[in-house]
Parts: sequence; C-alpha cells; structure tokens
Amino acid sequence: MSQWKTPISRRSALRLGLAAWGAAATRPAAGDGPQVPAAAARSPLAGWRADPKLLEDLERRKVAWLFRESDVPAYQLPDLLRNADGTRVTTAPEWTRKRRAETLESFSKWVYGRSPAKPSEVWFETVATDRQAMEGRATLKRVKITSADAGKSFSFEASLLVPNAAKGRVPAFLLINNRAESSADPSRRQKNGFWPAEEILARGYAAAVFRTVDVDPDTKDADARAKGVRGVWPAGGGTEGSDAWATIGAWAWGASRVMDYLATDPAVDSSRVALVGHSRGGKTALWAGAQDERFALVVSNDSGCAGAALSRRRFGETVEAINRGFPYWFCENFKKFNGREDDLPVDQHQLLALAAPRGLYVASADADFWADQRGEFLSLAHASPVYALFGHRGFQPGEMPPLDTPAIRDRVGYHIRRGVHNLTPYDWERFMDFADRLWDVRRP
Ligand code: GTR
Repeated sequence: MSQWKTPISRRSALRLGLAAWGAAATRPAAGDGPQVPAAAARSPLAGWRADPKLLEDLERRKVAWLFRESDVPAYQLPDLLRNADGTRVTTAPEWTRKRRAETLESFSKWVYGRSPAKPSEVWFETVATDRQAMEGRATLKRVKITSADAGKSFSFEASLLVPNAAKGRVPAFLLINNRAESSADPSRRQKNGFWPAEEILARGYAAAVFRTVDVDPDTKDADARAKGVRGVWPAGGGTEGSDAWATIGAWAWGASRVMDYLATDPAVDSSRVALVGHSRGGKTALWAGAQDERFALVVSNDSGCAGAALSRRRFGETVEAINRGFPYWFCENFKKFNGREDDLPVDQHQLLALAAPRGLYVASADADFWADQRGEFLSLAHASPVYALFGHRGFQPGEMPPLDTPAIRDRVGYHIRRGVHNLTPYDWERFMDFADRLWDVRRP
C-alpha cells in the first residue's frame, strides 16, 4: 500500500500521458486512510486493462457515468485500522474486539440498516425429499424454514442437493439466487450456467440455494414488499426512516436462516460453507458474511456499487444512482451520501475486511464497467492489511491480475473473466478451486 503514499510527480504523470492528473491530484479528499492518487497514475501498473473497443462502445453510447480510469477523482479511503478514538489497531485480537465491531456498526447505521437479532425460534420442515435426483447421483431436499419472534412468524424455502456418493459430511456452496427460479432450479428440469449444480456435486460439494424474492420482494412497490420478511418485522433492529434494515439486509438475514438449517443437516459440514452471490446477490453475500461468521468463505461475483467496489471512485454505478434505482435496498441514512461519497464514514474495502480471516473471493467481468471491475479488485487489496494482522498474505493495489488469470493469496482470491455481467461456470470453477485449496478438498 505504501506505493500509494508516494505522490507521483506532475512531470512523470505528463510523461505517461496523464493530462488529467494535475487537476485531479490536488482535489481535497476527506477520510484518513491511504492517499489514493488520481487513478490515471495507475496506468503503468501491470495487470488487467480495459479493452479499448469496449471503451469506444461506451463512448459511442454516450453513457452518463464514469467509465474511464483517467476520470476517477483523487480520493482518500477511511483507514480501516484506525479506531474511532484515534488509536491504531496493531494486532488481530484488537481488530476483532474493537475495530471490527465499530466497522460493523458503521455499515449497519449508514449503509445496510440494522438487521434484527436472530429470531427466538427457527424451525425446519423437510417438505420434499428425492433420493434419486440428478439421475440417482444426488439427494434433493426442499426445506421450509420458519422464523418466529415477538408473536410473529415468517417462512421461506431453501433447497439442498447432496452427492449420494459422499462418505461423510461434505462442504457446501450456498447460492443466493437473485434471478428467476429457472436460473438455479433445484429440480434440475431447467439447467443454467448460473448454477452448475451437477459440476458442484461432481467436485464433492453440496449445493444449496434460496431465492431472494422469497425473503423480500425485489420491487419498489410497497404493497408487494409487505409480503416479505420486512412486512413482518419492518424496522428489523433499527428505526424506520433512518437505520431500519432494508432489502439487502433482509436477503442477508435469509442466508443466515439457511445457514441455521445447514448447521442441522447431517450431510453437511457446516464449518465449511461458502456463500455465493452475484451482483445484488454479491452485495448480499458480503453483508451476510460480514455479520455471520459461520460462513467460512464469502464469494462476491460482479457485486459492484455497495458490494465490493470502492464507492469513492464513483466509477460506473454511484451511490446516488443506486439509491435512485433501488431506494429500498439500503437504509434511509445511506441516501444522505448521494453525491457525497467522500463523506461516507466507511468505504467498501472495510466491508471486505469484515470477512477476515475467513476465505474471501472477489470476481469481476471484463465488460462490467457499471460494477467497476478495478474498484472491486482495489477494495480487496485495501482490505488486505486486516488479513495481514492474522498473518495472511493479501494483494497490493498494483497487483491486479490480467484477464482470465485467477490470483490466489492465502485466504483471498480474485479473477477478472472475459465477458459480461453474469455468473458463469468459469466463475464457479474458480470458486471451487479456491475452496479446494482453502479446505483441502480432494476431488472425488
Ligand atoms: C443493476 C444494479 C446493480 C446490480 C445489478 C444486478 O441494475 O444497478 O447494482 O445489482 O442490477 O443485480 O444484476
């Protein structure tokens, strides 16, 4: 990270053809973390580069948002290791005891809202079992999960496919399905690369899934939303109008309730459960993994704004754009930062750091400028000092790997794949390669 503290001279910036540098570098930036110079200064770095043809296409379409690295303003990230009282975190126990809790509190208060505490009762009903799923290779269970608290209850369904050949408990991948049922169909009548369940099972993992819309409808329509879990407990653990939970928080809560179930299933090794989400599901996976440390691996695929991407870069989707498009995803307090990213008490590298020292994998797509591919990687790099406290190697900001070249450090991994915003079999293979290594899983 130290390289970012060394300001690049205007002369060398000009030599590199970075005309925008001078103006951007002198912009004042709030925050107290590493000084991050205007992004133009990053051009000499190795690794992924935006495809000029894709940039030309965005140019032609005259998109109204920022997609050129040279247009990224100077910004200063909040220092993830500085406590609210000004002291610095220097050891892992200090992080866990003090700064981790403060960081979680900031995200609850300002971004995602406060989720309710674990319901006083959660119970499970297996509503269907098929021991001959996947041509006899798997057992499929459909489970109804009911949560009850304060005299009210809410139910939704999750599904689990376990390989029949397994000799003992197996590790599992839980997908937050933010798309249609057909994208991740537990019956396997419809197959889709979004959830290659056959491949997941063939590699010795169980595959679990639930749908976001079964927990909290993904719509601006308040009547429709009332049918979700927030219709039952509207404020969650906060106050409506400021820090009540919102849709991303509700989906994350759903992931934790599925985890409650997985912890009871004798076929699953619940100490090795990976939570995977794509895009809005990726934001959810990160927030769920931050709050619920039972997830041993958190996977963010193309999660973009308010997911893995650094908000202060304002690249692609901005805080204002997401709050306008999806006002129900985040708490009301988050709207105070529309157009004011520098004033946010946190940035997304701190969300990623909340996964430490567990496994964390971030994936991007080459054509996914809206999600800010580089911002997703940089967030992971800037979260790395927390992994370092635990003795684990992370990434430096200058180490973004080239296209289609996954990079793994001890507990963190990253790739940027060719193609558009999507979750694909290529992504899944990389997630499983990472989990194999993290958990010493041998292919059956
Ligand atoms: C977009 C939204 C993104 C991302 C995406 C998705 O419209 O702006 O933040 O969540 O949807 O979920 O596919």
